[in-house]
Amino acid sequence: MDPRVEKFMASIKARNPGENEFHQAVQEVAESLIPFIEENPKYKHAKILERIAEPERVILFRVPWLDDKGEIQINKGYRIEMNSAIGPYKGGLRFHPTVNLGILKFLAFEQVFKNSLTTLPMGGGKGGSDFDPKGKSDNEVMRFCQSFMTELSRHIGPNTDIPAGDIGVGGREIGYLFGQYKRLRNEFTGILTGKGINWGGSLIRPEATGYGATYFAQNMLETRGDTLKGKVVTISGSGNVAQFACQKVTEMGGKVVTLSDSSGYIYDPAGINEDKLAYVMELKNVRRGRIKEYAEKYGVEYFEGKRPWDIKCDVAMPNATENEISGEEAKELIRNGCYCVSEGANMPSTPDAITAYLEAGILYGPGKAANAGGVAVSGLEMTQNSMRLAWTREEVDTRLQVIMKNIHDTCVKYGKQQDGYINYVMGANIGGFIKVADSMLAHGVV
Ligand code: NDP
Ligand code: 2IT
Repeated sequence: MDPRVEKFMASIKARNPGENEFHQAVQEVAESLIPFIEENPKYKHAKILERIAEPERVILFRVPWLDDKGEIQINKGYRIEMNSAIGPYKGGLRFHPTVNLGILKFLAFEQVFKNSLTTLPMGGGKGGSDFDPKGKSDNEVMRFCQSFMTELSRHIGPNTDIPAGDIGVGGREIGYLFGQYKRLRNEFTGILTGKGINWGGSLIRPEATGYGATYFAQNMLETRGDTLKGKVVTISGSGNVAQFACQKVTEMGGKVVTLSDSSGYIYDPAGINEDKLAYVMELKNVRRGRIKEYAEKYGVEYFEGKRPWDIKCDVAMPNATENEISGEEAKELIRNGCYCVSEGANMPSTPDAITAYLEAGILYGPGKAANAGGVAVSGLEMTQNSMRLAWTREEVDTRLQVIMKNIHDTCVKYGKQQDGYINYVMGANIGGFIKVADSMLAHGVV
């Protein structure tokens, strides 16, 4: 490791003990940025990297709620307000039993760069809870959301901090959270994005992350004169991002052959077409069942406890969670002919997996670039809320495509190597950094 990165990381680890995912996210960015900062000493003297790795504010709170049996349950609630140099804090809420401070800090840190890449004026934040929505009744989810928002409402606002969804937080949860905020404040305002279409939401927001990651894959393929048409695509996850990635890939002529959940994956060599996807959406969003049922319904194979990276494909889209592709799995993907990875999830590839992609010279779009479409359309939802207007599907989708292309071109601008290879990791990290860093310089020591 570069000794300068090693020294910086030693200090990050000492200041933030035990936060492994946060260390991992910071190290990836530091490896790109430290050489760049050496060439641009203004950032070095102002200690921008040291400041950007420290949250502006961390809010931790108790979330007590009553389950259906009348028993009191207690969860942890968090909001990380990471950086507001270019706009109000913006980023999702995750409800999952694995949620802890280190995970939310990694997500908030990534969000700062991602939001800057979108070209929209949004700072970075993330929040959530170790609450597990699985197996809970709608009423339990509602009571939990109401308790969570009772505290969170003190800290957010349309010009301060605007949360949205992430793992375990979709339309249902955003509805309950919004209802409680409105009731507490007697104010109808855009304090959340991903809202329902009747009460201030934007068309295409549910679709945006999966669509955006697909557009990004197409943009990367185009640098090699290629397209998604006829490509075999493996997707992990079967939630919000996976579903709409599957839809858009299919629409663009690709064939999606896998989907997964935390229990295992299904392999459908004939392709997951529109009808089968409609079944998945009903299974996952309404019945909240397991992906295994797909295998039973369509008579295809199901692999319990496995991830889909041993299936032969041209393009892989990890759309479930962090560190879901190991170094070994990345090598297997490459051995099997995969030459494009577009990340719908945040940090789904381990550092060893990223090294394998870069060494093999394949197209690799890291999450902070490839999955920025979700937060970008959240930004467009905020714009529409401010104007008290609603755009059409076409208007929002066109803007999303333009934004994804801009992000792609920013990555090319800062990531193209002498030999012509586009290092999107480098490109996204430097491209995302500059606007935030220059704004922090302008604001002085704050
Ligand atoms: P959902 O909750 O809708 O779906 C998550 C999917 O991933 C489910 O299939 C879930 O399976 C699976 N999953 C979750 N945790 C794990 C785990 N620990 N191991 C294996 N599988 C897991 O979430 P989203 O689709 O919204 O989010 C997916 C990813 O995309 C996350 O990394 C998120 O941060 C990222 N992302 C989301 C955006 C958005 O707009 N929603 C925007 C940008 C990035 P199961 O049901 O069994 O838990
Ligand atoms: O990781 C992400 O970018 C999100 N979960 C979406 C954040 C948002 O504010 O829409």
